[in-house]
Amino acid sequence: MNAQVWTHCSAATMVEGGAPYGLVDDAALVTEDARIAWVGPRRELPAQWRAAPEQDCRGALLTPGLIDCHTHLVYGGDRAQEFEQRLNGASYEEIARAGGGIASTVRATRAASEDELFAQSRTRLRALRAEGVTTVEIKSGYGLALAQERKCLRVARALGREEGVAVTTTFLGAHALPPEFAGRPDDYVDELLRMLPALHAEGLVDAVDAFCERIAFTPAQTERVFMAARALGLPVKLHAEQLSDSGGATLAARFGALSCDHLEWVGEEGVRAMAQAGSVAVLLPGAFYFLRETRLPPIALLREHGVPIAISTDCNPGSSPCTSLLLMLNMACTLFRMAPEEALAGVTRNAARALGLADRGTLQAGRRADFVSWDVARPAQLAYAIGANPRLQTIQEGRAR
Ligand code: DI6
Ligand code: FE
Repeated sequence: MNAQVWTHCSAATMVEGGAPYGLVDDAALVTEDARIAWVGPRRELPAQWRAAPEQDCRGALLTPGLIDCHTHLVYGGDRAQEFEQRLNGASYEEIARAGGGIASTVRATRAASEDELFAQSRTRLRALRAEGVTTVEIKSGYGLALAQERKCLRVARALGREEGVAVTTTFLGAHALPPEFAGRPDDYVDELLRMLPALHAEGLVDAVDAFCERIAFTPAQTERVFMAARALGLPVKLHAEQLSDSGGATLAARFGALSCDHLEWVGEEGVRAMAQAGSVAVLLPGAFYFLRETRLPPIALLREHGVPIAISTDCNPGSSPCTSLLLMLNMACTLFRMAPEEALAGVTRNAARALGLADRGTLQAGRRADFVSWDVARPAQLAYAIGANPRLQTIQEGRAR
């Protein structure tokens, strides 16, 4: 066993229930190989580790490795042109209905080879990694046909392997209706039910998501996808209540969803159902900002019902071309009025929960040794600054990277 002791640091452990941020001043953190063995005040460091090799953090703040729990970062092309159209007056929904939007990214993604897709997506993953992200969820959903969805999920897996970031994959075949199924959404759902088991059998799927919205799939269609996920023992998540209240959160909660995401239009019934199911609310301030939404997700209601809140980039070409999770921390505070501590919990502890990962998200004995050292004096500075990156070092599974 290879033990190391990290000292001359403070640690925002993000463990719930104690000090704000679970903060430990003058901390020591012990890693044994890829796991955290102990965290606490340095003067209480157990004798067994006092002779272990020391890593001097020179006064840095340690936090858990950041977790981006909702991205669509594998895609071809970009949508800068659509951005121009929107600035000339077209709305996101109008563009989507006119065959642009997601459909245009589907064309570009299908046209890209696996290597091209890998190279383009790697740039985005590296940007996240440079800010201390150690775990990223990546959704498919720009292929929308078996071979194309497979290509995207394979790229996601390869990115995780080759870039040294933990990647979880989510099958989002129910993202949009592909052109070959125009006017036949139920036939496309039939096709999804054939695709999912095949991709799952290849080890490419960790969870299943759908876009339940008036411009996407109905609750009844979403339910069919969820039944198929359940039959395979796969957890579900849902893009719910982004543009309207379609009852998606309630539906997802019935399936014990890991998370419901977006939620600008969710009502009390949906929030109550999520609380009962233990689903995390994943809020996406980048999409809110970029689409210039005005309806805020109901933060007060989520707090009142004790629904854990996660924050994510939603990295995608149409509604959130964003590769900065630190910027999302700031926007969660400025746009959604979340407290910096809530926002940081949203990219650590609660983001882990939104992915069903119990082995990370806090600095605690037994957890994965995924953590970041930052050149800041206090944790609120991570949410306070706009466009700064005070990361000093990332430790992934016990190894400096
Ligand atoms: N909701 C979103 O915000 C993204 N997908 C989704 O279901 C947008 C995807 C895109 O516009 O390409
Ligand atoms: Fe999304």
